[in-house]
Parts: sequence; structure tokens; C-alpha cells
Amino acid sequence: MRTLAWLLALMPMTAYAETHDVAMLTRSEAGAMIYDPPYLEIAPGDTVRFLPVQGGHNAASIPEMLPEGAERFIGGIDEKISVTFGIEGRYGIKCSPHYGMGMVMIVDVGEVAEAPIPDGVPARARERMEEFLGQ
Ligand SMILES: [Cu+2]
Repeated sequence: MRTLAWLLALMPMTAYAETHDVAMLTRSEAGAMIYDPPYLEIAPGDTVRFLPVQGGHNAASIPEMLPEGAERFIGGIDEKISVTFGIEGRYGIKCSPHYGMGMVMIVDVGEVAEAPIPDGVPARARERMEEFLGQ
């Protein structure tokens, strides 16, 4: 018990927020027009950096896949943006020019209740989301 108390005393008091990198790609082994990785599970307070590794893409929140109280975001084409996800829930993210081609990703922050993909999501984007989510 004494040893355990000593070890606990050495541990930092706060958990540090993590940063996750996502590459925006035109083509790769995993397919065309993708975010790599296309799906992340992160903790509230973590940050995701969207990196324009190949040209012509951006990262924008999908309005109908934004938890209540969370702020919308939209990066410019070829802009590297960092987004800190403070509010729990499921976030849909799209590349504005390639949304219809299925260039989307999902970020699940904290505890996420299973929910259907909203009707407004284009068919190819929906298919890809179902793939990531294993639905
Ligand atoms: Cu794109």
C-alpha cells in the first residue's frame, strides 16, 4: 500500500490533452479523396490537426452532424487547421469540394450514443461513414 501511494503521488495531477494528426489526401493506398485516418475516437479537450498533405482539400464541420453547443468550423482549401473538441458527441467532417465524392470523416469525442447518419448526407459520404463505423 505504501508503494502504491508513493507511485500515485508521482503521477501528474492532470491528464494532458492529446493532438491527433489527420492527412487530407487526393489518392493513397486506402482510396481516393480521403482523410487518413477517416475515424477517430478522442477525449474531450483533444485537438485534431488537419494537414493538407496533398492539394485541393479542406476540413469543415457538417452542420447536421455537430453536437449541440459545439461551434462550426471551416478551413480554407489547403489550409492547415487545428480544432480542439471540447464538447462530447459525434462530429461529421467534410471536404467542401469533395463532399459528394465521399471525402468525409467522423470524430467521436468522449461517450457517443449510437445515432443514425442524418438524411442530408450525400450517398457516397454516407457509405463511407457506414464503413468507418462498421454499420
Ligand atoms: Cu477534398
